[in-house]
Amino acid sequence: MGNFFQKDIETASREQLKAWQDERLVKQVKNVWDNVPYYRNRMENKGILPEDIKGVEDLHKLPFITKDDLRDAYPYGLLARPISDVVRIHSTSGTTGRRVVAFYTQHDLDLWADCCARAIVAAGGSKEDVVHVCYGYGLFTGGAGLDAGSHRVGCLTMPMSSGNTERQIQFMTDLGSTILCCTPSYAAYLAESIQERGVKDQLKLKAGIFGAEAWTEEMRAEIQNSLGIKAYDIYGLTEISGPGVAFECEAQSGMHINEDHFIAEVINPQTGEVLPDGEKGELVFTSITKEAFPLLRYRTRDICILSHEKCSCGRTHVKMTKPLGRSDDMLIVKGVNVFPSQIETVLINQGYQANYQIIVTRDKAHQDSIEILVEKTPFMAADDTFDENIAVKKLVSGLKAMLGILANVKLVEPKALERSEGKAVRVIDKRGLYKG
Ligand code: DLL
Repeated sequence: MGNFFQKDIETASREQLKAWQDERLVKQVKNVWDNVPYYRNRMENKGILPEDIKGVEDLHKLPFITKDDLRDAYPYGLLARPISDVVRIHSTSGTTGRRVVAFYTQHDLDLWADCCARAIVAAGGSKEDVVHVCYGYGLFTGGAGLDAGSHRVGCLTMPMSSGNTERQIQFMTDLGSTILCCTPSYAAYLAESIQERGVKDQLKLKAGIFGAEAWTEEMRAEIQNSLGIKAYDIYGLTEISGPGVAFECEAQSGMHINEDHFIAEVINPQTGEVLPDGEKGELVFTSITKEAFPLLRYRTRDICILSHEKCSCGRTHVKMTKPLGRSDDMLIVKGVNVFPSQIETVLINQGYQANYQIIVTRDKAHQDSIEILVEKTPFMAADDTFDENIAVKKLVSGLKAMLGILANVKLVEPKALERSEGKAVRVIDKRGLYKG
C-alpha cells in the first residue's frame, strides 16, 4: 500500500482493537465520573456506576448525550480538565442560536492531527506532497484539522482558507498543489473557474479530500473528471474533534472510522436501540482518548450504516457509509450548519410569527442558495407606514448575524404560506443530496 501511516493501528486485528477500546472506555468512564459532575449526575440518574462498564459490551448502559446537553452545560459544564490544561476551542452552530464549543488539550490536538494525517495518507499523500487547504480557518474545524494532519505527514502545507478564488488558482498553478482540501461544493466551483481560465493543464493536482457536507456520487464523478483527480470523502464533527473522525481510502466505498479513538454505534433514532451492522440508523460516537471534552454516546443525528466487511485497502477499522440523511432538521448550506430554529428565533425577535418557509437550492455549479419566505403579520400588512425594503434588510442582517451566511428574504402576505394539518413544512430542500 505504498506510504502507509500508523500501520500497526490501522490494520490491527479486531481482537486488538476491541482490547484497546475496552481498556480506554473503562478509563474514560472513570475520568468523566471523577471530573465532570454533569456526567456523574446523568449516570447516577440511570443507576450506573463506573464499575458497571467493563468493556464495549457495556456501552449501551450509558446514557446518550445530545446537542441539548451541550446547550445545558454551555460553556464549561462538560469540560473534564482545568482550563490551565486546555489550549484551543473550536465551535459550530447550535440548535437555538447557542453555539457548540469544543475544547482541546495539546494531547487532543495531537490525536486529531493523527486522524487527519491518516486521511491524507489514505488519499495517497506523503511528505512529497503540496497540500492546499481551503477549508475555512478559525472557529470551524476544517482548516485547522487538515492543516495539522498535513504537517503531521510532513507535506508542504498551504493554509489558504476559503474564498478568493483568483488567488487559490494562482497559488495552485504557481506552487504546484497536489492535494486539494475543501468542501465538495467549493471544489466544484474551483473546477469550473479553472476550466473558464483554461489553466487545467498547469495543475499538478492528483487528489482531493472533500467533506463537511453531503455530496453525491454524481458530484464526485464530475469533480474527478473536471480536475483529473481522485476525490476522497472525509467526515467529522466539531463535538467529536472535527474532520478525520472517518475518511475514505482508495476503495472509495465508505469511510474508515478511527476506532482506536472513537467507538461507533448505530441506533434506532426513535427507540435508542443499538442496531447491527448493515442496518440504517443514527450514528453515535464515544470518544475514548480525548482529555478536555470527552463525549460518551454522543448522538450525531447523522443517519448511516456501518460495515465490518474486509476492505481491499487492508485497513481493519469499521466503515460508515456517507451520511444518508439527518434525524433532526439541520441543513448544511454553503458548508454552514443551519437549524430552522435559528431562523425562527430571528423572525420572532423582529416581531414576526413562526410562519415561514425555507427553500434551499443548488445551481449547476453546485453552489447553494437559501431563500426564506416570511409572512407579514396582519398588523404589518394593515400598516401603511410599514416599509418592506427596510424590513427585509433588517431580516437579512439579523439572519446573517445568526447564521453567518446571506439568505434571500421575501415577505409574503399573511396566510400566503400553505398551512399543514400535521407537521408544518418549513424546509423545502431541492438539492437531493442524500442519495449516496
Ligand atoms: O463539518 C467537520 C469537517 C470539516 C468534516 C471538514 C469534514 C471536513 P461541523 O461543522 O461540526 O464539522 O459539522 C458536522 O457536518 O454531523 C454531518 O452532518 C456533516 N458532515 C461532515 N462531514 C460530512 C461528509 C465539520 N463527508 C456535520 N458528508 C456532521 C456528509 C458531512 N455530511
